[in-house]
Amino acid sequence: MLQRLFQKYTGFLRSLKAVYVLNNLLNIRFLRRNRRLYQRYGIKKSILSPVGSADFQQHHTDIPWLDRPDACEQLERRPAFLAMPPAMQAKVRQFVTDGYFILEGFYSQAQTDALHAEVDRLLEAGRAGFNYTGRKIFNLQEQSRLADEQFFRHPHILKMLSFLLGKPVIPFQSLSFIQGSEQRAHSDSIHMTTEPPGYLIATWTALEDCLPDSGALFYYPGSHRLPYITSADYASGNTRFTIGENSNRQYEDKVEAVLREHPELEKKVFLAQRGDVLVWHANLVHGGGPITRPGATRRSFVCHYFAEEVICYHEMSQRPALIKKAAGT
Ligand SMILES: O=C(O)CCC(=O)C(=O)O
Repeated sequence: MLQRLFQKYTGFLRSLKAVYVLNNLLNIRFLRRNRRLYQRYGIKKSILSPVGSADFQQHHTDIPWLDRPDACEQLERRPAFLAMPPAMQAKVRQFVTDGYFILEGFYSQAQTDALHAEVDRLLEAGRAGFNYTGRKIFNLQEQSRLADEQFFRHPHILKMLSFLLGKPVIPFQSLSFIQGSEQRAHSDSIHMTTEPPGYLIATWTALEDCLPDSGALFYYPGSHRLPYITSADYASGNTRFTIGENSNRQYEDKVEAVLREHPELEKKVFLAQRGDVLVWHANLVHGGGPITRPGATRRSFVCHYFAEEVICYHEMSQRPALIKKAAGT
């Protein structure tokens, strides 16, 4: 209940690191794994403390296998890759080079319609609600077995994502959208990231056909190879005790500046068909286009997954991630 209230709240308390420390204390059971991980990665701080990229000046070298320079050669030697149908192999290769791929028509119309109806039902019953952005519903799977079992923890998706990251994945959070986010270009890593870097991956599922005027998702193929932007790379406004009020805007300005420096990165718009699933890399730059037809919907379900056995945290708000589930569960 408290958490629901805080999700809608946009005031001063949201900028205080102490509030997050208190929240960490209330949720300490979801942070205990960090004791072992902090020790392994040489982090000398309490598991309740704020944490951010400044704590990882020297990145651990154990980055995901598909982010390494020899990823393509390694792939051609993996039995699990060799056993895939050629069309799927091409998608995995595209993940290495472009940072994403699309599983066309992965879900049937009956499945997307069922989730669509579930979102409406839970909203109407007051068991789900939008957060302060007015666009995002967090963690529908906590109220919906359908969202949980058929989408968030779909066995085939979990297996595929674990293959891509080279470690078992932990389903972390979901976002449901009825309208497009209209969010400026960003990479998920500023919001959710890991040490070693790169152990986050996302799926974006279209629950209806997407039209150009309904705020289509866009992305920049190959942008996952850009250096990770951290709060040290822009004027975050963070202090020892607070998170900068305009951190997100400053971050998005920085991404725009980086994209201007890389004209070779071409923006692509995804006119998804209902049931399509886009899988994207932790550092792929993406966002939501403008909604130019008033009231247009663009229903989608987004899931974020961390890998097991890495430190998971929120760079922008300098918080450790609360991990509620074990790998593959
Ligand atoms: O669906 C969208 O418009 C964007 C979603 C997004 O950026 C995200 O979930 O990170």
